[in-house]
Amino acid sequence: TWSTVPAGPPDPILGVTEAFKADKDPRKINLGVGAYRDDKGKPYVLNCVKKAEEILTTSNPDKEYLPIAGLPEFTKNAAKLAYGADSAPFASNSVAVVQSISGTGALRIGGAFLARFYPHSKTIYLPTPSWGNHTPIFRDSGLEVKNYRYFDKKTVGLDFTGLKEDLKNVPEKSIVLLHACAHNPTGVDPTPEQWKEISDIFKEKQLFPFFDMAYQGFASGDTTRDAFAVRYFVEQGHQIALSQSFAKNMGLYGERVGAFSLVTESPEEKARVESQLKIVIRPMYSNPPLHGARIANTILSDSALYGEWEKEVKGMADRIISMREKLYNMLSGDLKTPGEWSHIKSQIGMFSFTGLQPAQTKALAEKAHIYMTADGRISMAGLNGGNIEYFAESVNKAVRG
Ligand code: PLP
Ligand code: TYF
Repeated sequence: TWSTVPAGPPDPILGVTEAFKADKDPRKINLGVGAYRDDKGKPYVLNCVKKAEEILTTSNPDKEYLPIAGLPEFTKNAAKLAYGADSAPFASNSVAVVQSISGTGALRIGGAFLARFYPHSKTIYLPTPSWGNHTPIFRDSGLEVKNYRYFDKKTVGLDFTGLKEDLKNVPEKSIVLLHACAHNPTGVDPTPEQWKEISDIFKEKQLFPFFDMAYQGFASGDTTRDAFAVRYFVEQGHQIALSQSFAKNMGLYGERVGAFSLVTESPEEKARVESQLKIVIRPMYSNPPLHGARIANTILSDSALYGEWEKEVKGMADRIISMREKLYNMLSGDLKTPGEWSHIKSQIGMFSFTGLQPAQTKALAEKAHIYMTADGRISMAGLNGGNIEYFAESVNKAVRG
């Protein structure tokens, strides 16, 4: 029956983990997938998450189905975290929000809803480059995917001129995806001033902003600061779509906790939109999983746990920032590795786009047992006090050829 089914390629990011697992060398390092590791290289379960789970166990909750739109307290608190309690649409009960299967599920619900109901366009513009899963998610949602310029290989920074030119040239009212903070894979974000200019172009061209916020808190260590772009756009009157993930900022990767929301004009419009979001969700998976949403909601609704969470997010962000400084100092200082490495320090969030070429990343895997994606992206969280020196020395060798 399946003789005509061709073998498909592995996921370009998750496939790196497979290669890493198969390597038996004790020095091996996995810098592929973006999942936080502590300074011993171990997966990290946040203390606030452990405490929330204890509270949940003691309260002995049931295992009934959630409503289609998810745990109502959770979706409300998730929206509050993103938009801010004093945001006008949030305060006036005009944000339509549903629980999702992490960020991926939120993007997929949003893509499907826009494909069905957004009246002006069926095309979404993604930055070049973007998270590898964005294109298939939106294509499978029924949207056409196009691109706008984002990253400048020459400066290893934002191609702001190219970005503005491209956004000014897309058809009016097109859908445009924006990474809210900690752009994946480049680690390059617009400055607040640049966000303001981008917002102006969105107004001029009546573009529809779809924010993907997978790293709130992970960029600067401060959830409010990382929500700047989202909140600024909303203040400016843009009716945004928003995908949220709690995979990274609460370390709830496998629990699949997220939310999708749309800013609407009124509580009445919100109710209509939510009714249709539920109709999008129902034939996909009926209703979302319970446990992770309860954990996240326990943290978001308890002021002591919330405070502890804020400290732990900052701890993760700060450890990554300290790895950036160390790596930069090793490459440009002692090793005098040819090339300019300051972008390692200036880039933001989980990843650094190193500028290493495919031949160099291949050599690193084969000779040094160091694994990263073929585009030269490294997950900074995979570096720690125990392996950073070996990593820097190996990069130095690979660059010198
Ligand atoms: N969007 C971006 C930019 C990401 O980097 C990720 C991965 O973490 C996601 C969305 C969705 O991830 P998840 O489905 O694990 O929340
Ligand atoms: O870019 C990353 O590493 C994260 C994790 O199919 C991820 O966004 C990667 C690939 C994937 C799902 C999640």
